[in-house]
Amino acid sequence: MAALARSALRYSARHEAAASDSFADHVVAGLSDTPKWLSAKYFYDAAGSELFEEITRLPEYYPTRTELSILERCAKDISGYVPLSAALVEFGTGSTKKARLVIDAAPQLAAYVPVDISAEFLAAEAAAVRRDVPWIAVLPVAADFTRDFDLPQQIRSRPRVGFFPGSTIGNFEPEDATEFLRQAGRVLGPGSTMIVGVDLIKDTAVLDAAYNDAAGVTAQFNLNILARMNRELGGNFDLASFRHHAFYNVGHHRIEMHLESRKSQTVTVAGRRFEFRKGETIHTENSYKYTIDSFRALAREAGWRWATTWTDENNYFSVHALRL
Ligand code: AVJ
Repeated sequence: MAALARSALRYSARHEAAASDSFADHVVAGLSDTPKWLSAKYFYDAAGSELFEEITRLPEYYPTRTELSILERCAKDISGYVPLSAALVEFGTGSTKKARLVIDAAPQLAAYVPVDISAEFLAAEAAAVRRDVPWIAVLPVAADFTRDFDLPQQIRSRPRVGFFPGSTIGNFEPEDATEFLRQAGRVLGPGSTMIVGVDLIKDTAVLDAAYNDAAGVTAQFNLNILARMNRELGGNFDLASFRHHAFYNVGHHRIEMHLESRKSQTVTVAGRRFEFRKGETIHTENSYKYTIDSFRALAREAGWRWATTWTDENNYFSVHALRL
């Protein structure tokens, strides 16, 4: 389980500029703004990571199982994009399950470099991969994958394959997604390959259901950010006074998640008071969806050449191979 495993994601460049790296400063900046917002990266404390793992098993939440089915079915093809004695560099390793599918299908890989902000989590996952795949060099890097970081010097002379599954890229504003891919290209270097998982635009009812599950797990996941502020920042949010609200915004090609105040109320958190009107929301997440073409265009804009795309039979999810 990936406690604290998902790395820092910028909600948008504007929000990044407004908020510093501390959770308290971030909360004060986001809740002082109009409309109110918080970055999705703060969902993933231990409780939130647990809830996200639960989300991935929900019947309505198709992305995780669909991507896994694509990686399984297309593993041999994908391995064709992995050069001899290459290093697989995974950006923001939540769980190594997906990387293991690639590693199993590509015995020519010499090294696996999981990059994650949580050193503790990385150490445990790295040990497990070393035990199961002893012929591969496992070289974890504890870093914020959205920033510049140095690859381990052991892989300096190896070809690199970047791996960014899970449609985590959907949490970025499109301009920030472009900037991320450009940055990944700088880290990996010319001649590299990048394998990226991207959720696709589809029937609105399917999208809405994936973020409004009948069991209410996504609601708990969303509301956990209030509980986290109570735990860590001395907040007094009454969770019953807020409602999970998620919907597909057709014009912006994104799922938006909000927490809506059920009444007019004042909340204290991080030593500050914040007023909520009845019906006012905190915007807690965007999850952008792409078409195969719109993602190709974004990758091209970031300097990557599109090589191929794998999808499932419903065209719900896509895995792209890009070359630099
Ligand atoms: C981890 C960002 C891919 O957007 O689908 C799941 C997070 N939020 N349910 C997504 C999430 C609500 C997830 N990502």
